[in-house]
Amino acid sequence: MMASLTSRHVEEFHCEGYTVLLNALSDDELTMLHDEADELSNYMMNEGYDLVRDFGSIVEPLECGYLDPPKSNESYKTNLEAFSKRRDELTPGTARFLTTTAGQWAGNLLYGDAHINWSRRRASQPVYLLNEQYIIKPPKTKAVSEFAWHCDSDYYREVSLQNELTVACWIALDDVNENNGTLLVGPLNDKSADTNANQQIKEIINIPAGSVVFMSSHIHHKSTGNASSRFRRVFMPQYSSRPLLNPQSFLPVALAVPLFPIS
Ligand SMILES: O=C(O)CCC(=O)C(=O)O
Ligand SMILES: [Fe+2]
Repeated sequence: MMASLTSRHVEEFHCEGYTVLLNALSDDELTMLHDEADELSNYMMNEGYDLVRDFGSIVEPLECGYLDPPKSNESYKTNLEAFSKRRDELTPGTARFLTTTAGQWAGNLLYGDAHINWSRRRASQPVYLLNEQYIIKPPKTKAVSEFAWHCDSDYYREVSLQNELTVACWIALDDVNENNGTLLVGPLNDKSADTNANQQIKEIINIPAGSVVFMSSHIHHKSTGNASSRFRRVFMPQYSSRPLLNPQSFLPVALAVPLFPIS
């Protein structure tokens, strides 16, 4: 049984810009993603990379070089079937998690309803997988693996994309706390407020592995570095209600996989 968001979560997400679902993953889902995080980080380190220095602690499963380039084209970025096939080549079961379980959570938050009739919403309330990444903080990297204050929308250079509401599912794959690298959440972006007002800490997230922090693209947050002697792993898929395309090339800025194609 997957954990569900309630009306309280949906309301909190819309008022505060974030909400926490404790123990959201099944044991199998947690093991699958935790193992994949290790598989990919071991690969990167064996290739001679330093996760923090070379990649800012971010590993993108389909872009990190682990899989050979697609044989024909890049349709996996915009086609559900092609995406699922390629994604499951890496780890069977991950596509299902991304396109059903996590996609449904994101849809409920994007459209502000915890009780959506999932089969009827397909046509009128589309959900797109926008991106997926692991954020892996190696042991004893306190000074270098922290993230400074930002909103995830800051990562887009285009103003039209910055205004788009997207949902990040920040999934703890290890217990997280201030010592091994966790989120410090601030207020929703307020362009009229001075910078300091946007940097007030509202909550320090302290959650067990398998729990999820859902964050709006407009919430201010930062994170601590990993001072502990073990790896800290997070998986973070992001979702949008339309494809986010580069305005010049019309190519997806990352992924633009429609989860519920109208057949
Ligand atoms: O996992 C973290 O420490 C924060 C990551 C983050 O905020 C991001 O990747 O945008
Ligand atoms: Fe972020």
